[in-house]
Amino acid sequence: MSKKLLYAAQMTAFDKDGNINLDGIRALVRYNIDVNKVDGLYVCGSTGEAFMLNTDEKKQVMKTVYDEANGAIDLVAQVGSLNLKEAKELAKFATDLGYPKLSAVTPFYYNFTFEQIKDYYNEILKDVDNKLLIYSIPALTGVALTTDQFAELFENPKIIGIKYTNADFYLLERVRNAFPDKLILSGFDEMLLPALALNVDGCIGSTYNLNAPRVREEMDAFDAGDIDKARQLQNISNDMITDLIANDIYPTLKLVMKHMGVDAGYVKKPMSHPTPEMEAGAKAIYEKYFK
Ligand code: NAY
Repeated sequence: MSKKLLYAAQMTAFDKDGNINLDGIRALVRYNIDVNKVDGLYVCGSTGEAFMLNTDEKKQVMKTVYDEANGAIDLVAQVGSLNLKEAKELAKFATDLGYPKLSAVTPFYYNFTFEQIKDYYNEILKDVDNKLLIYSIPALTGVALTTDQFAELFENPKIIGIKYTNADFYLLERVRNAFPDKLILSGFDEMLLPALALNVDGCIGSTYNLNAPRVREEMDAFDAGDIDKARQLQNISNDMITDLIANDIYPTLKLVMKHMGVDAGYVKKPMSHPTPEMEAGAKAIYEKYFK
């Protein structure tokens, strides 16, 4: 029976002033390897607050995660950027470090045409010997690729799959069946079970930094055909995710991590620093779901 892959979307620890905190990043990586036992980490994605980092900071994060992981798990470096030169530079940097996979968000904001999007991916990959997952997240980018467009992108053999952060299950079914050999990883944690039903290869998510053991159990139950158990576990996870979102998910992930013994520092402004109410909410989440 095939084992589904579980990747945590790596968080970036910051100090109060928004400077990256390398010790905090290392502690998060260790927790993901030693306690969460994830198969891999997705580095410099949305959860990593990477779209608020400069090039040098992204490189420091990539290097720190790579060093701390020390070959123990798979690593995906998200290099996508509206600055294509930066994306290419990061792709080369991550590849030279030894990252076995890259990913790049679809370029956003300027309503790029599909031809321009295709050119962006081919440019990023042109000078690097590496593989790439398309990071598709239409709710944040406004870019919703079709099955035919994925097929055109896959004409580049270095593009090996999709990080599918999308609630469109019709499209997921079409894409899964059109590309049985591609790696499709589900990106909305609260929709993992329906994505498993459509035969995704696994998942990448922010809440797995906290919740990976429960999610592994859910995926194992699914693989064993115990759908009732998988549904019950998804229900607990979704109660937890609903509470995280209500409490402001990005800072709350870090506040809950602190209760788990990992000091992940702060989020980066303009994200919100914790208020006493948020701190109390995070403590309640920890006690309800993780104690
Ligand atoms: C990323 O790049 O870090 C991710 O996309 C991870 C996926 C997360 N999406 C976002 C937008 O943060 O884990 C999800 C998400 O936080 C979770 O499903 C709660 O909605």
